[in-house]
Formats: sequence, C-alpha cells, structure tokens
Amino acid sequence: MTQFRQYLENQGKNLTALSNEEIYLTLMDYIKKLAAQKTKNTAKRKVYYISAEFLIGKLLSNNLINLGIYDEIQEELAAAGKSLAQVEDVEPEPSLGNGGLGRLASCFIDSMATLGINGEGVGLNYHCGLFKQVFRNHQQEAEANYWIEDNSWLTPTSVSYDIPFKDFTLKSRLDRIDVLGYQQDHKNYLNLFDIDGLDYSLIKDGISFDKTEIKKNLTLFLYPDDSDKNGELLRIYQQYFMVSNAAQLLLDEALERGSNLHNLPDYAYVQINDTHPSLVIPELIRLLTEKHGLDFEEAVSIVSKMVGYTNHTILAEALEKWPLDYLNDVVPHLVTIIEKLDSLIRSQYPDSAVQIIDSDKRVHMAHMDIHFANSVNGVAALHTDILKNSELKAFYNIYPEKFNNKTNGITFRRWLEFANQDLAAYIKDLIGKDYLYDTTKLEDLLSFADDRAVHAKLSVIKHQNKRALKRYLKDNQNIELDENSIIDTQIKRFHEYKRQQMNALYVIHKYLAIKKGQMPKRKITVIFGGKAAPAYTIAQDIIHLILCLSELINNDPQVSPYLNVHLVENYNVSLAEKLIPATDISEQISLASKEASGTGNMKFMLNGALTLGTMDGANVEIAELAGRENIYTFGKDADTIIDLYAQSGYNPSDYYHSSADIKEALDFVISDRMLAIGSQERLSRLYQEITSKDWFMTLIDLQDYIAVKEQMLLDYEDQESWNKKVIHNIAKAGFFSSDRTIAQYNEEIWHSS
Ligand code: 26V
Repeated sequence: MTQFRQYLENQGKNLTALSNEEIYLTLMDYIKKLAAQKTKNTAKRKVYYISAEFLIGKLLSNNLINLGIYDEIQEELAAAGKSLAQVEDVEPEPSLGNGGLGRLASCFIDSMATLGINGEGVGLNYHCGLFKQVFRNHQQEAEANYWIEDNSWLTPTSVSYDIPFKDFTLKSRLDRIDVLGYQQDHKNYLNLFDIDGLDYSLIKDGISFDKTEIKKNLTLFLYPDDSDKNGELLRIYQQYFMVSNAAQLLLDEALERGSNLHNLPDYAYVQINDTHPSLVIPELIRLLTEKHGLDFEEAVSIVSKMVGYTNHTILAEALEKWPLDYLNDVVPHLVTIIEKLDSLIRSQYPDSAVQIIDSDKRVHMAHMDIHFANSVNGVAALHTDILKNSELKAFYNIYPEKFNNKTNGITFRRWLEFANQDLAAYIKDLIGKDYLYDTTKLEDLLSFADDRAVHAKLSVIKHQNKRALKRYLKDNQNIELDENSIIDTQIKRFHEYKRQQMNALYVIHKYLAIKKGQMPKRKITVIFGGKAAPAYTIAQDIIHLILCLSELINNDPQVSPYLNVHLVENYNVSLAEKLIPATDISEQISLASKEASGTGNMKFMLNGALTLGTMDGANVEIAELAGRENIYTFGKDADTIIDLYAQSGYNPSDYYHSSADIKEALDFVISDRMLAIGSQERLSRLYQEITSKDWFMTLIDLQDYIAVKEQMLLDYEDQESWNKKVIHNIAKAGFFSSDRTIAQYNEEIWHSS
C-alpha cells in the first residue's frame, strides 16, 4: 500500500467520493505533513535572497515532483477515476510577481533547496498581487486578483517585528511557504511578510485604492501604480517594510546560531534582487549601530562583506532613484545613514557619475548597492559586458573585482518534467534519467540528431501538446486554436523594447500579402500573451493593436485559413506551462542591448521550439551553445545599437520612407479597416509614436525580421532538418538549468555550504 493510500485510510477518506477541490486540499495537507518531517538546513552561512517578487506559480505539482511522488499520486487518482490535471486546475495561481525577475527568484529558491544550500527567499505577501488582466472593447482592464484562500500553502508563524516609519510603527507578521528541493531531505522557506489589518474595502474601481492609508493597504498590491507621488511613497513603505523585516530576521537567526555580530558575514549573506531591496544596506547598518551598539565604521565594513547586488536591467527608467524628500517622509532614520554613506563616497571619489545622492537630491539605489556590496552581477554574458563597458563603466573602473556574470537559468523540474511530461518521458527512453541530476547530460541526445524515428516522435509530441493547448484555450478562453498550424509565440510583459509591435507589424504584412493572394504553405498561428503596466500608455496601445488585428484576421474567411492571431488573456505561469511545450517558434525579438537576459527563451529552447531572435541577452549564449545554424537570428547587434543611441543616430522616418513593406504595414495601423474596429485615439497615437519617435527602434530591424521569419516558415516544411535543429537545442539547453546558476552564485559569491 502506498504511503498516500495509508494516509487516506487514516483520515477515513475515499478518493472516489471526493471532489477535485477536496482532493486538492487533501494533497496539500499531505504534502505539508511530509514537509514537516524534513529538517531545516543549518549550514553556518545562510543566504537571504530578498526580492519584491516571487512568481512561484502553482505549487501542487511542483511539490509532488520534488518529493518524487508525482507518478504515484497520478496513478492513485487514476485508479479512483480522477485526474491529477483536473485537480491541478483547482489550485489558484499565486500572483506575487510581474515577469522574468520574479520567476527567476522562484527558480532560484527551488534550486537552492535542491542543492541543499541554506538559502531562503524573503519578500512580501501581497494579497491581490499583480492585477488580473481582462480584455474589454479590445483593451486591457485591470482587476483585483484575490488569490489567497482559507487553505493555502502559506503557514502562519509567530514571528513578528516592529517596523518603524516616520509617523507610526507597524507590526509585521510572517507567513512561510515550504520550499522542497528535488529529492532533498532538507527544506527551506519562502518568507513572506505581511501586516494584520489589511482593508479590502479600500479597493474601488478595478485596482484603484486609497494609497495614503498605509496601515490598511501596505500588502494589498504588488507594484502599486507609482505614476503619482502617493504611489511612489507607498513603494518606499513597501520596500522598507520588506527589508527591515528581512534584516531583523537575519540578525535574530545569526544571533541564535552563535554570531557575535562582529562576525556576522560568517553567518549571513544578502542577495539584493534588483534595487527594490536596496534599503537593506542602510537598515542593517542602522540595526547594527543603534540596536546592537557597533560603531558606524565597523557596521559599514561588516555589511560590505555580506551583500551582493544583481542588476536586471539597463533601462534608465527602471533604475530606481528615490527623492531624498520622499525617503525623509517615510524613513528619516535611514536618511541620516544614506547621507553618511554618500559623504564617505564623495570623500573618496570626486566623479559625479558615482555619487549616491545626485544634485537633484535623488538617491541612486544601484549606486549605493555597488559601493557597499562585495559582488555586482549581471544576468547574461552580454548584459554583464554592457554593464562593465558602458552602463556602469565608472563603477567597473573603481571596483573591477566586484563585477561578475551569472547567466540566468530555469528549473527543469517545472519547465520540462511537469510542463512537458511526454517529452520528458521520451528523453528518458532515449538517454536515461541522469540528466535529472546533471542537465548537461542532455547532450547525449546529440547522437539522435539524424535519427528519423526520433524526429517523427518529436513531431508527434509537439502535435499532442498543441492539441492539449487547443483544448485548454477552447475551454478557458474561447479561443479556437488550429493544432495543424505553425505555432509562433511571444509571451512576456508588454514593453516597447521587447517589440511586440514589430511582431504585430509582421502580422499586418502577412495579412496584406494573403489578401494579395500570396498564401503561405502552411497556416501560421501567432500567439501573444502578457500584461502591460496600467500607466504605460504605449504598451496598452500595442495590446489594443493586437486585439484589433485578432478580431479582423480571425474573422476574415479569406485570411483565417492561413493566419490566426490570438492574445491570451491574463498570461501567467500556468499558461506559460501550456503554451511553451506547444510552440514551434520562440519570439525573442528585443532591441539588442535592452533585454538583460530573458528566461522564456531558455524554456522554449528546452521544449523544442526554435528561437527567432536578436543577438540580445541570453539569446547570444543560446546561439553559441545550440550553434548559429540551429537558431534564427536577425537584426542589428548590441554594439551598433549602443553607438546609435550615443550619436542620436536613429530616425524612424528613414525606414518608413525607404521600404514599401514597412510603409504599407504601418499605414495599415490607421487604415479604415482598423479604425472600424479599434480606437482612433489609441491607433493614431501608436502610429505617431512609431513613425516619429520610436525610441526602441521598431523599424530598424523590421525588414530583416520579416525576411528571416519567412525563411523560418519555409524551413519548417523540411521536418527532418527542423527536428535536427530541435534536437541540437534541447541537447544544449542543459547549461540553462537554474541549478547551474545557483551553484555558481554559491561558489563565487555566497560561499555557503
Ligand atoms: C522595470 C520597469 C519599472 C518601471 C517602468 C519600466 C520598467 C521596465 C523594466 C523593468 C524591469 C525590471 C527588472 C526586470 O524585471 N528585469 C528582467 O529580469 C529578468 C531576470 O533576470 C531578465 O531575464 C529580463 O531580461 C529582465 O528584463
């Protein structure tokens, strides 16, 4: 009898009689019991991975896989006439992140637990998290997304701290989620701090709410709209609340494990995930001096040995610079410390480019991080090079030894074993199970690169995944997917630099070609998914354009047998798990130099989609590993783009006027056919933006993009050669395991057990 069956019997439960909801709760309870039997890792130096986001996704299957009981439970359920997939559907998806940065943090805590590192996540428990996206009138609307149910993976604790703000002190509470590594005896936690006294009635229309009622709203939403002063202040409240809790937890735990605080770096290391947790630096200094009586110099020296900063973007608008006045309104006790740190730097380095507080009295959070961390890392080789040679050059000149690269990774447990079960099973048939422990063993697949039977089987698996996606989209989104079409997918946050608008212009180009009688050999389905920040107008306009195109094209009887366009609603981790295994073409088309790494690109590669991408972020490493001939690259490279910015040398009208294809596609955006469906205001604004400003250079690569995509569609027809490329990609994806990334963080930065 299996352990689970025994557990059910002890509880007097019979699977056959239980609803899917009841089975879900039973399994959650069972997993929590198994987790309770695991011991905590007690290695001396503990890592605190502080992050404003943890996009953890659903946890049921992930936990079953890591506990090694997924198949067993699936069989138990099947024997009782139940489906694990249907039980998985019952679980609400936690909504604690935006995109890549939060998903990366989640892959990292999974890998830390798997590698047996004493390392935990620390963040906030936003009750409505990131908004839920709904489409009305071809536009995105945002709704509150309540994801926490009475029974959830959160386990309350008695841990609580006083968090002092200027005008009041808030008491925190800590909830934890068990993080079970793959086949590990130890467990770690994801620590999510919260307040009591949240007031949901503050939420009015959509996701608007009174941003001034901090005691009642602090953990309502992730990244509340910061387009006004109250929004910015609320973010500072959230950030300080997060890091003060983290710092107090860290100090308590270090003291408990025997630190005398003078040796604190032997007991703790803090990884700062982008600049959102940067206030942890002055907060640790404050606690060490004011609460524990160390002198300032020693506190600074201690903290400088135990903090690492990860940079995740070079976009200037995303690098946080808080006005000193705002910090004074919220955390005046940190301002005195930040000013002291600033003077310390001014006394050593006169260069204004490296100051913490600038002449407008803004605090550059990244600058503070770089001066007072002992490690600064980028997230892909190209990104780290750009940091060293251009964005952070002044800092690299001062501290070359601090800079290092940690190319991102993904957990193969979620993104292969769970998301693509047929492919995972087939890989095991071909090369055995070793790759589960050492993902570079996937290279053994190379010996099948020319094997026609393997090619055929890969095609069958892809087709089955397309059918599963078809069923899901039909049932949940009322989308009709053609499983016999080429599936071309771009899923990520909407941002101009990611250039969904370029893909949309391709779609228009293709639509017009079909209208002229140039039919493709095979139907293409272009799928988009992603949310746009509610205050980001142009991104909303791009969503509008795609929704209008979708309406026009899918309902045109002449075109829809050859081309479909879908924008899935409320794109999230669960949707990614279904879309990625069904995809043939992975769109990674950011303007070179702008996408720090990307991690979706790695997920697609692992799942047998071929990349259509620029030489940006980790695409560069994908090209190197898989071989340039096994992916499809196009567009200008990062050096060229960086030079163009430096010389203000890009003018979109040059491209608009020089190519009939580009002009025709762009003019269509404001054609009568489009205006009959969409909003004149949105479509004209977007047209104006792209033809006259186009800061992220949509048009510079459009012609090349169209040509390479067309080539790719033709190449698809030779399935032998296509699947050979697929095999090369899967075989070389092993490098992108987050276990590899985390092992590097640990060996080169953290030095935990
Ligand atoms: C933040 C913001 C906030 C203000 C408005 C515009 C804006 C634009 C971008 C961002 C990005 C924040 C940092 C981030 O999410 N970076 C992503 O991190 C991933 C994990 O390292 C990486 O794969 C992505 O390339 C990178 O964009």
